[in-house]
Amino acid sequence: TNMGITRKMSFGINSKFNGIESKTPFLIGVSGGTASGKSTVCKRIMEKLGQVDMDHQQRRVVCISQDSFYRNLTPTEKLKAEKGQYNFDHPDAFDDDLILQTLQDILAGVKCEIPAYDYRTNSLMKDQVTTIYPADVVLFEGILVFYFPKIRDLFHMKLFVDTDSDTRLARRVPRDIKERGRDLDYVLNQYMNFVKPAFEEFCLPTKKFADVIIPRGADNTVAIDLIVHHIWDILRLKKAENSTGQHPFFYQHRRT
Ligand code: UZR
Ligand code: MG
Repeated sequence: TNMGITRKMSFGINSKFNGIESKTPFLIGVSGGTASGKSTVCKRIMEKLGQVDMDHQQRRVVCISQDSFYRNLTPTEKLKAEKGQYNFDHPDAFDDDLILQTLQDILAGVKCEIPAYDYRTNSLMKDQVTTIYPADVVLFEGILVFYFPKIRDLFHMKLFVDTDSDTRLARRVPRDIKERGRDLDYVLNQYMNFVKPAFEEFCLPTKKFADVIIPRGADNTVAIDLIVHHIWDILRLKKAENSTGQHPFFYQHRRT
């Protein structure tokens, strides 16, 4: 039977069998501890995907951050956050229903809107929404993107950026001070009380779900090149499928 093939390449097959013309993007999840280099890995993948394909002008690659899906804080939680007593690294801090719904919309080729997050005020900026149009490749990055099983199951490819904890802390401290407007005491307290324990309890155990683990993060150009070439191959197959109206694997399989 063709079950194995259909399942493996389901992102391409679905769009055709449903009779929907919309694009079903290739959805990649990128996780890893705080300041592991998730955003930079996504940026490199996006840059390189543009370089390798001649049709890159038509290709749409978008990156979404899990930070856009923080729950809005109640006034009490806001006060806690200001004192560094709110746990932003716990799964409960995220609106997992909204993540699921948004990713399902994206997979269905439906345009959707994503709010921006302001780390200085710990709140969503409702007036600064990004519209995500149907794309070829969608990257979704965040500390807990593999934590929720229903969300985890949606990814066609799962990457885990594995950077040493001391390196991550050394990056996190100046970033929070410079970019997120905090002082050293606040950052270190938060790290010891919430960031480190939550990483060990909720993020690190999801490493086993990854298809590819990237040691050292964005410095690892070999890993990023391999990943990009793999994505590129998949996109080429998808394109061939679209132009022949048949998935190449599927077509071959039926004829033989
Ligand atoms: P990355 N975070 C904040 O510091 N403030 C917020 O309002 C929302 C999130 C932090 C969060 C987590 N924890 O460690 C980090 N804290 O953002 C995740 N404290 O972002 O993966 O880029 O490090
Ligand atoms: Mg980030």
